[in-house]
Amino acid sequence: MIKQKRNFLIGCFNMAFLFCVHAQNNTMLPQNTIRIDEGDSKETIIEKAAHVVPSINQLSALRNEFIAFIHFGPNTFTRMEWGNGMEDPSVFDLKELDTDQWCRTLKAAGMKMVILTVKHHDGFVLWQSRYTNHGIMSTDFRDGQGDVLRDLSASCQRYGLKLGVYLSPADLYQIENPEGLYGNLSNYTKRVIPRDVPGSPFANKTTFEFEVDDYNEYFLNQLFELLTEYGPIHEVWFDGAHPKTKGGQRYNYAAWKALIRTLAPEAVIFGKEDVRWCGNEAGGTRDTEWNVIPYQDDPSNMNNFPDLTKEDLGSRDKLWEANYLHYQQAETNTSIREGWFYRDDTYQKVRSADDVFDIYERSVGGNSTFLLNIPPNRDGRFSAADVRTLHEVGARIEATYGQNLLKGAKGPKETLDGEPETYTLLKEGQNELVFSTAKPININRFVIQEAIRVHGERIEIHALDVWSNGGWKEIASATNVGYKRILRFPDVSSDRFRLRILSSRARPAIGTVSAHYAPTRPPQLAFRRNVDGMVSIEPLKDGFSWKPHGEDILENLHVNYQIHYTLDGSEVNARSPIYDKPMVVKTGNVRAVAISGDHVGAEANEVFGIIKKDWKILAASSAIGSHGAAMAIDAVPESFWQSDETGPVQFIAMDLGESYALSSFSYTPQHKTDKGMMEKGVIKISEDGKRWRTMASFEFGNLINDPTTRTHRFKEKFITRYIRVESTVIAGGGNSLSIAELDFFE
Ligand code: FUL
Repeated sequence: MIKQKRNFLIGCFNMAFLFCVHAQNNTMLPQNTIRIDEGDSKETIIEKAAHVVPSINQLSALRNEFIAFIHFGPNTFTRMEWGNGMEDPSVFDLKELDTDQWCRTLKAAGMKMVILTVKHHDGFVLWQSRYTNHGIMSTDFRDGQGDVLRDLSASCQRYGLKLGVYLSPADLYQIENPEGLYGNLSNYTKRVIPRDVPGSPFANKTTFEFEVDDYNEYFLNQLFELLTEYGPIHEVWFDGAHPKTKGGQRYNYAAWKALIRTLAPEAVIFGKEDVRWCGNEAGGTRDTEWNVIPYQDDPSNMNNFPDLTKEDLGSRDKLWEANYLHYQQAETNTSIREGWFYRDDTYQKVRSADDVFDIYERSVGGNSTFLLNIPPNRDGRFSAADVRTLHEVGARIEATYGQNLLKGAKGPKETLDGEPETYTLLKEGQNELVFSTAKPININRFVIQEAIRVHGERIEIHALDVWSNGGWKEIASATNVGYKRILRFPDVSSDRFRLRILSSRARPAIGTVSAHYAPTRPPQLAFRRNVDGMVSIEPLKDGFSWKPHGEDILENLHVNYQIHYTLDGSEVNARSPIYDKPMVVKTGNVRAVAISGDHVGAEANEVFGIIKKDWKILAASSAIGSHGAAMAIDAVPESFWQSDETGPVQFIAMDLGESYALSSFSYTPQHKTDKGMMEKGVIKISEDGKRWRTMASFEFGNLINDPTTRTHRFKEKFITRYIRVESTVIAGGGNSLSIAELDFFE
């Protein structure tokens, strides 16, 4: 009853807003997609962009803000990033499962939804599917009766979390096994979904008829199970990554979508028209993340959605090239651990609370949603380090954003009531809003939300001023706002604040503003080591590969702090030596923290390999242009060796200067393009640098989307001075190898 009344009120609101927009402009109504017509002027195109709005589902997905990803499956046990589809189901050796512990922790972190990889690229299913035996039903877990999604769905109900499913379109089991359906060249015929399986009726009696082939039918049958037997599903995640394809397999997305819209009417679809990948897996965010995206074709009829990875997706220049303008929000997905799957608690790094909180502020406060992956361990639980980080992040979000320091302030009341549905539409020519408090408040965060549901995202540049010593002083500025912008700046105390809109696509409607204080933390740290082994420790500036971020936060972090370090892997604290200048580190585990008063910053921890000063290249298969083989061992990750395009087998052979007992090696791919990623290869050694024998083979998955340093541990240590790295498979079927850096560890 209460809900109905609320819906009615929202309906009235909608009509009032629509009337308002209508009165302003006779033709322009807010819509999810707006077509550009021939002859539309540049101004009309921008006006159209200012009227593109999220759907109800997109808006509620945006309001989730912070959501969880769970990567779990055979890879959890094989320690691989990508499986190969030929795993025996028994490798999934699960004895216990505690989804309550997952949900309790996610709830404490302030998350609103959890998305489980019910089937990753290896094709192994985590639920009791009627349509395959390649999954949990063929393991010993609960005598083959276990169902991870069933447990998770029940835990979600208990803890008040929404549920989403990741169902990989790529399916290596269906590619590799002789009866596999993927790319089996079967005919497209009319098929009823779900296919009847005697003895396993569905409670939901809806049926569909689609003209599809075997793999699409399989996929649709599985979607039917997922969307009808586990409670409401709020996000369906379609990964664009494909370790392999076969038989020209196409996907009938129109059928998938029809099924999802009918059976999960509240769900958004990731990887298609509702939600887009932010473009990297490292937690990088754009300074300007527009969610109104230009398309050449009508997105509601598109089958394939390209990955949008460029820095500028939605500026005016881009919009002017469009045929359609469509609301498609960014989701910032990254993992709390190195890699998407759990490997171990010794070597696999876990992000600190400072790091996760920083990504939270940049992504949620940068017009996107933060999807953070927490991979359960082999005991079916989150490990202690992950839980610690999530608890700390949840506490920080609550302490910082749980209350609005502008509460009770004077200013446009619709922006101060904390209710995004009420808003202040700026008048023609008006470009500022002023807020004043009874007493000065100390703040370092300011949050702005536009009323995007009916007025779209409009602000292009804005600034925040405070009243100080009898005048206005600008303390922060940024570009767009959209769903939410969090401005971060050094601590400031004032009783008057002025938000100025410096450029806008149409009169902006401000839904909420709020002011906050986040206790200043010592900076996160990063190491860099040169070819002579000289290590410097610096405040983290560029946490990811493709663009610097957080100049504003850096300023904020420039408080009085000292960096302490240890070189032997022992615990680092205020009693550890103080870092004042770069030093030579031979090999080993360096740990460092910045400490400011009682505040101990996040620990940086790095294991360094053998110093490269005396290494020499013996030979390399080839090199192109200025990318000589020496660049693979120059300790400069920005430079790289690139071979000619002669095939997947490429090599680089080195003389390490003396013999070492090697335990592992690491490969850093280049970041400039996705060309030349070393997916598989072998390590060879030699006594004379001429005749080689194979000592180890290695495999790194998902390098194109996640071009981070990968480490391979050898089964046993071996002693050598001459070593050769030889690729056998290059990601994406490539023919040229690139290596930004190679490291070897004792
Ligand atoms: C990628 C996949 O290949 C990874 O394994 C992971 O699932 C990530 C979320 O998407 O593209």
